[in-house]
Amino acid sequence: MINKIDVKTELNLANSTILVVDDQPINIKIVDKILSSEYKIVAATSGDQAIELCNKNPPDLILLDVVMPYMSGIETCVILKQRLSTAEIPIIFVTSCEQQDEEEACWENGGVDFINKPIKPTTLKNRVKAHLTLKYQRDMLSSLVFIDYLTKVYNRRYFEEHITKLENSSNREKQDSALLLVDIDNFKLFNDVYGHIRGDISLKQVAVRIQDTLMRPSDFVARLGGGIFAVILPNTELIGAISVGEKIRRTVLAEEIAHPKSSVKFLSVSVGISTVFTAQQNMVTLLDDAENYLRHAKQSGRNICKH
Ligand code: GH3
Repeated sequence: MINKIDVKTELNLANSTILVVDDQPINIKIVDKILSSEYKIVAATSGDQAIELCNKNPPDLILLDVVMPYMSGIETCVILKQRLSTAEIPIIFVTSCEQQDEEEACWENGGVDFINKPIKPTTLKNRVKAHLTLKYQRDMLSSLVFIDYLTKVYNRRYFEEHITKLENSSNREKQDSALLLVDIDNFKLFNDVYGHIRGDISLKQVAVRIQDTLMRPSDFVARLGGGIFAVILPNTELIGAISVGEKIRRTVLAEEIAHPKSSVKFLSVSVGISTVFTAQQNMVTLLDDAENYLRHAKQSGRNICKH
């Protein structure tokens, strides 16, 4: 999952990033030689390093060596598939081992394909191209179903589907997660003064500003309806969530979108912030809490974050 919508089509497959994971640098070189004229190649020599790279900047596809010391390719794959931000990245296993049970383990743990060493350049090129194309087609379909047509951030349907996955991953990783509800203040009055077309333009500006504030690939924003957005921050404690909420509030205000009917004279947002700690609460409580805090923020005069 990505917080910025970045759907590629077959026409620009060339912008794709492929992560090659192999403990032997010579094998990385071989793959690089075959693919680097068509794609951007990044490399990792261990499972740990691959996971770190994926968390910072998820690639479009991973070529993963099966047999590696410390953390095998299959163990690496299991971890990547458990995390929301990396679960959808297609993984092609690469191995010199020809045992049936090893190949089965690769399929069972979420691999999309399997390539034998020594690598045949034509096989590698065509398998990579086929899986990148499938990924982009899937992304395009998802964007039609899950993206808000007006603001281009995720929609309510995406939010509802992913909040459950977030609960599962929070429980598994024993980490706090945060939810921010960001609501444009006096938006009805803004529309009354400037009309719906200017209102729509401002909605898009607010969506862009919220997206720009989010730093981690696992963070995401969805428009729930009207002028209200939900921001999900996995693995984030209250202190971090407050800092993101404040940053969103200040950034929207700094746009200086005139709003004569607002007490601050510019378009502003109020933010309700709640966090959930694994096993103590669930996502329904998280949403209820954020709604209550948002209501307090509105009652306290707007242009404010409450937690
Ligand atoms: P408050 O500060 O108390 O939240 O005041 P508010 O006026 O923002 O209250 P409310 O949330 O009830 O009003 C939301 C308004 O958002 C109503 C409608 O005029 C406007 N709105 C809802 N959807 C859209 C949209 O897609 N485009 C535009 N331009 N306006 C919308």
